[in-house]
Amino acid sequence: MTNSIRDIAEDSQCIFIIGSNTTEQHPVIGAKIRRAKRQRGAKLIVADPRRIDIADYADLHLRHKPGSDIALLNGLMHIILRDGQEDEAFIAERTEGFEDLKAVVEKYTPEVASEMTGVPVEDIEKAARMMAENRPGALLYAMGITQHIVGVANVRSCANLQMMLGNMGVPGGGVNPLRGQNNVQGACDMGGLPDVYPGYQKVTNLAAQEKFEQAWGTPLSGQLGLTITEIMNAAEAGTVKCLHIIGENPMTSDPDLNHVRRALQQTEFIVAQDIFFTETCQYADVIFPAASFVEKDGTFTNTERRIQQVRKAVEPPGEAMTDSWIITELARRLHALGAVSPEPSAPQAAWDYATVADVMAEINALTPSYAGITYPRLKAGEQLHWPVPNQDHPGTPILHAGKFARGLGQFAGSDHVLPDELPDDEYPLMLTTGRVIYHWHGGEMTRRARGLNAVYPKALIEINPRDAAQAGIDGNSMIKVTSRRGDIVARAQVTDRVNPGLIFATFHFPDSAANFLTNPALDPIAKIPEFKVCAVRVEISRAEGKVEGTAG
Ligand SMILES: Nc1nc2c(c(=O)[nH]1)N[C@H]1C(S)=C(S)[C@@H](COP(=O)(O)OP(=O)(O)OC[C@H]3O[C@@H](n4cnc5c(=O)[nH]c(N)nc54)[C@H](O)[C@@H]3O)O[C@H]1N2
Ligand SMILES: Nc1nc2c(c(=O)[nH]1)N[C@H]1C(S)=C(S)[C@@H](COP(=O)(O)OP(=O)(O)OC[C@H]3O[C@@H](n4cnc5c(=O)[nH]c(N)nc54)[C@H](O)[C@@H]3O)O[C@H]1N2
Ligand SMILES: [Mo]
Repeated sequence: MTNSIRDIAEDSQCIFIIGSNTTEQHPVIGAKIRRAKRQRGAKLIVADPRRIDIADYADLHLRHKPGSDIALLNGLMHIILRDGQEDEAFIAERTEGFEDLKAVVEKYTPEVASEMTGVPVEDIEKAARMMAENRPGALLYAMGITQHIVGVANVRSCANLQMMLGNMGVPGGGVNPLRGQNNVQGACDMGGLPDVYPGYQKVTNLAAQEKFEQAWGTPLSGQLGLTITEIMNAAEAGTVKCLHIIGENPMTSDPDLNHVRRALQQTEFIVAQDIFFTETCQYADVIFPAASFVEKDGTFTNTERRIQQVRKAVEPPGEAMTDSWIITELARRLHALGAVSPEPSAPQAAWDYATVADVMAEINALTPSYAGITYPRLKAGEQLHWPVPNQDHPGTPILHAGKFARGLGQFAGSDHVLPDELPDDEYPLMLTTGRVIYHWHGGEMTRRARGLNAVYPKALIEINPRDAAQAGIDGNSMIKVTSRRGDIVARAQVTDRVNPGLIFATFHFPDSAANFLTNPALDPIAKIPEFKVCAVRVEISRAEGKVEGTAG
């Protein structure tokens, strides 16, 4: 997030949520937004194809077709420009590329945008006016924006809108991706990506390479690694021969699971490291039992770039060890075997961390944005949002104040691009996928919680009453959903949360995981799969017939 949760909750005059089921997937932030609306009358606009919970609290719900976000955002910008509501001073002083953007959004008249998105012209007009009249405004997004073949262009379009309105670098503004896991931000910050060292220092940057070679006493490769979906393709092709899978369950969470299964079966050697025996573990040669978050010390970096201390509360059960212990031990033993290549030039001083503070000291030395973060400061209760360039620095809750990190903010207009796969005669419905509040991804953790299982024990697939009636489906029907890549069977939930022509499924239950259906087409830049749109057909499941039950 460019901004903090607090300033959005306290200062935003207009909160625009696009592609985030905020109250179900980020309930703490969702509750603060509802309070901002209720207690101080902040405007709330939700753009989501489904009538999600927070849409019921919104001043305006734009229910656009999945995969039509660029057209919607361009349509909003068209109106803002037409009415002269852009922030001229901000655009002149802080940005570049505005003329190019103008040329793109010129084509997206309200009528054109309405045609492409399915949103009534009046609603697009109303939303643009609400944004223009209520500044500063914050834009919040999540997977509804990113999980498309145009994920990057979608994000850029969000940034275009916010820069045009002058909503950057101010309290209550910003472009705010809500990060998913407790520490996904921290994992990325620490270089858990195939192309960067900690602090987003590029592996292709020679100075960065030399710095880390010196610190770690070993030659380093400047080569880019593979992303997770590329790894699965390489595994299926046999060019990746060994996988060490840590805290990831690709056999439920990756697109096109029949392809993932072939890839895992094909791989010569797989090590799985998890706190539970997952679907993926079934394909592993060796399993390392890992300790969970309550069983270790360290820090997590949350969605607003705030570093938070985590303290060990209980001992790990059985033979479970912390992930860092396992990785360190593995590295030591590979080194002892002479299996570390290239051979380190100096004796390995690294891997000798006595405490988590030693780890933080190394991070301070090598990662400029974390240079000033120390355990004493965290223990004293300081709220440190990175960048924290030194120990006297108070942290940076709001990015891009006065100046963008890159200098001038870059407008980058994009044209609407249709999803990779669209409904046709054979597969007439659109499937979008995601989560429900009660479960977490592959469900390894939440399906073990008795209370959650009591409320949501089995997979449900949302289908509109019109489509259900046409296929003779009711809330007790087991339905079979088929795409070009596979099929699943689950119970129908007949609901107008989805429009006619759209169904919604989750990947919380392995046997009926939506990822048997999803399309592995990728965004060319971010390499994120198009989890949010594919084409399917639906029928009553002959295999299962009608089953007893009250869900639906
Ligand atoms: N309970 C629970 N909470 C979670 C998680 C969980 O598994 N369970 N997972 C965490 C993680 S890692 C993540 S990444 C986040 C994800 O959080 P979210 O991204 O909020 O959740 P999703 O359900 O993936 O999808 C968000 C919304 O995108 C909408 N959508 C679908 N297609 C489109 C489209 O084309 N355009 C737009 N604008 N919207 C579209 C869907 O209707 C849905 O409401 O949640 C985090 N929080
Ligand atoms: N169709 C569809 N597919 C999607 C998405 C979607 O919206 N639609 N969303 C995508 C997104 S945003 C995400 S983030 C992914 C999530 O995909 P995954 O990360 O594969 O899903 P999780 O179920 O969260 O898997 C995490 C695993 O880590 C284990 N674990 C928990 N704590 C620890 C620990 O401390 N150490 C170790 N070693 N293991 C631990 C858990 O038991 C679990 O098995 O799914 C993606 N897949
Ligand atoms: Mo995620």
